[in-house]
Amino acid sequence: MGGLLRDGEWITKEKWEQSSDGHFKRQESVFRDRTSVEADARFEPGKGRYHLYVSLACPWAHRTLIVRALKGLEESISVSVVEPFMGSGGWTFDADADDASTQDHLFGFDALHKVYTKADATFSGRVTVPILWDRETQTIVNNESSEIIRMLDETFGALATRDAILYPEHLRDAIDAATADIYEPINNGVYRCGFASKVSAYEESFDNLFAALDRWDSYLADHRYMVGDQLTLADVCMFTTLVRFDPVYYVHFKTNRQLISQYEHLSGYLRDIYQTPGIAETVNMHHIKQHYYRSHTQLNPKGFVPKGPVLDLDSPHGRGALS
Ligand SMILES: N[C@@H](CCC(=O)N[C@@H](CS)C(=O)NCC(=O)O)C(=O)O
Repeated sequence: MGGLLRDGEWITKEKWEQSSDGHFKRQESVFRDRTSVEADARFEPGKGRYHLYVSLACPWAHRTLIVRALKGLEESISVSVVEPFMGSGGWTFDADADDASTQDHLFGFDALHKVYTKADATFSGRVTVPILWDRETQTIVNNESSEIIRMLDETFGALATRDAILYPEHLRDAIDAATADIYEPINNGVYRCGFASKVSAYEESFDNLFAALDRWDSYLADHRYMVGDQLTLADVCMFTTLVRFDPVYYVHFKTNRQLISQYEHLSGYLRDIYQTPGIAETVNMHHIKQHYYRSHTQLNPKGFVPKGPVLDLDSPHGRGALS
C-alpha cells in the first residue's frame, strides 16, 4: 500500500519500484542538508528548533529515536509519530491517537505527504520517515536516517543531557565501514527478500543476508560491540533490523533460515543492546507488527497479525565480560 508525490500531488501506488531482475529498489533520500555548528551555518542546532517525524515501526526512523534517547535530546528535539498502518494515504496522523501515535504537532496535518509539500510544493518522490524538520526555515533539513543520526551526534552535543558519544572521531572510519557493510545485505537485505518479485532475486538476497549475519555472529563471539569497545552508531543500525527480525522479517519477508534467537552470539548481542538504558523504551512491538503485517497487503492479503512469537529480550545477555 502507500503512494507517492508527483509534482506535489499525492498518487496512490501499490507497486514497489523494482529492477528488471526482480530486485527491490529503494529510492535515494532527497533532502540532504546538514546541521552544523559552524558560524553562520544555515541549520544551527538550537533547543526546540528541530522536530522529528517518525514511525515507531520503521527501522530507519527508529535509529533517530535511539540516538535522541541515548544523547538525552528529548527536551531539545520534539517528535511526531505516525499511525502504524499505512494505507492508500501513505503515513497518516490520527488527531485522537490514544496509543503511542501522536497528531502532527507542528501543523495538525492528517497525512505526512503534506509535510513534504509544505517544504516543497512540487515535490516528487516517496514520502518516507524519518524527517528532520526545521521550525525556523520551515523546511525539511534531511530525510536520510544515516545522516540524521550522524548529525545528532556530531552537532547536538551542546544540547545533550547525557554524555553518550556514538560517533567518536577516532572510530568514525570504522563505524562508516561497518555501517556500510551491513546496509545492503542486512538492513536493506530483509526488504530485498520480502519485496523481491522473482524467486532468483529473493534467493540471492536471502543467501547474502545470512552470509552477512553469519559473519557478524562470528565477529561478535569475542567483541561486545561492532566497532571498538563501546556502543556506536553501527550498533544502532544493526539493532533496529535485528529487533524486528524474529517477530516480523522471519515470517513476513521469508527470511527463515534461522531466527536471531537461534544465533549463538547475535541473540545475546541483541539483548545486550536492547537492555542498554534508554533503548527498550524506544521499541514498540505493537506498532512494528501492526505496520508490516497489515500494510503490505501484497505480502499478507488478509492482514492478520501473527500472535507470536514470545520474545525474551529481557533475559540475561551474559556479554558484560567481553568489554
Ligand atoms: N534511506 C531512508 C529510508 C527510509 C524509508 O524507506 N522509510 C520507510 C519506512 S520503513 C518509509 O517511510 N516508506 C514509505 C514509502 O516508501 O512510501 C532512510 O534511511 O532514512
